[in-house]
Amino acid sequence: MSLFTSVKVINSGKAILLVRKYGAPLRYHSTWLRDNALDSKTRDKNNGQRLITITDVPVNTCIKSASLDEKGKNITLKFLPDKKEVKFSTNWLEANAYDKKQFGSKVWLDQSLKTWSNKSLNSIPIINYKTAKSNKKLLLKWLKFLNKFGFAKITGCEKRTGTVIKIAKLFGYVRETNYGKYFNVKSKINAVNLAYTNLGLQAHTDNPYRNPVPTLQILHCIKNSTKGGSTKVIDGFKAALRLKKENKRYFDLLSKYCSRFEFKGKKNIHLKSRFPMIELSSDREIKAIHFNNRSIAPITDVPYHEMSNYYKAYRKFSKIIDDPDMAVSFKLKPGDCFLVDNTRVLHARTAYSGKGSRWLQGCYADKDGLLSKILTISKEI
Ligand code: NM2
Ligand code: OGA
Ligand code: ZN
Repeated sequence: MSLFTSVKVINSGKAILLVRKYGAPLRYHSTWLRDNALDSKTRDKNNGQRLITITDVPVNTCIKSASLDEKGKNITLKFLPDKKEVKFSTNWLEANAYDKKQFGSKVWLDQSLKTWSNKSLNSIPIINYKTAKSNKKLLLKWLKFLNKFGFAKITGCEKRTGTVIKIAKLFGYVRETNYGKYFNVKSKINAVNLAYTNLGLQAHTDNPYRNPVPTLQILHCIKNSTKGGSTKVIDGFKAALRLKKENKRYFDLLSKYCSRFEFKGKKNIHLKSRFPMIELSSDREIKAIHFNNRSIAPITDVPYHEMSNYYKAYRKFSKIIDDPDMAVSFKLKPGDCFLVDNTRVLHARTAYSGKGSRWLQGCYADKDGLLSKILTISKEI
């Protein structure tokens, strides 16, 4: 039995109505359909890219007729004035439907994400390094976890320098920065960055002073025998939603006004950016968190009459981020590695000192590579 029962031309040929067995009927505009035609004159057979521009679509494009085949698998549309006949699969139309409920002015999150706190994250998504290299199915499952929770771990990694690059290559590409292709996180004298000391670091996203900000961070542990030096991760989207629930005005202030971030290093490095701490898209999807107490520059984009409330909002957000109920904590062992979505999940470390040594290596990579890997392995297996 087909899930599609009929198709009708509506609105004098300006749209069609696809009737489904389950769910509301779906409408599509003639211009949208013509622009998305999948025939070889519209899309290159070889690479699938669109060959036409929008102005190649006649402004008065309409649909003369629409028919559904017996199995309900395809519809055939006849367009005017360019007398074109185009087939669409009904599954394709359904997968690309846009005639659905809109969020209006509500704040929303991508459907594939799941927010968490200390209480709700039952188990940390973990994969063994060898398994990640040899088992595509388990790698895919783990990559999906990383995308969904913005955080995951790898165990059983080599305890050697450069391993962090091999880890990045499991799913994507390293983003080289002024810190190098990869960097050593060790306590140094005259450290150029507070991360290279033994101080504790409040939960933060990395490099908020860089635009574009690296969207993934990988930290690999080679040594960690000192006292302290344990790790905390916090879901920044959960923290933002909690702020919104507890004080909507504060959420509005942190998402409306830009903060400023800055980093001055040695060797001609001076990076500056402006982002709201809670970044929303123009249709109010929570896109990113930019939070790093060490790198906030003087905030100059908040008007005088809002500044004192802005600071209250910043303080409240910082308190939520510091709340132990939000954090998942662990101490990295040599051979462990953790990854965070650096646009969403904040990471922290406790101070360390005393006997022993601590040596992490880190690198940046990006989510586009991760998401692409998820899509391509899903097709392969
Ligand atoms: N390091 C570890 O974003 C930051 O400044 C945090 C980054 C120096 C690459 C530290
Ligand atoms: C960093 C950082 C955490 C740690 O290098 O950006 O946050 O555990 N380090 O040293
Ligand atoms: Zn960091």
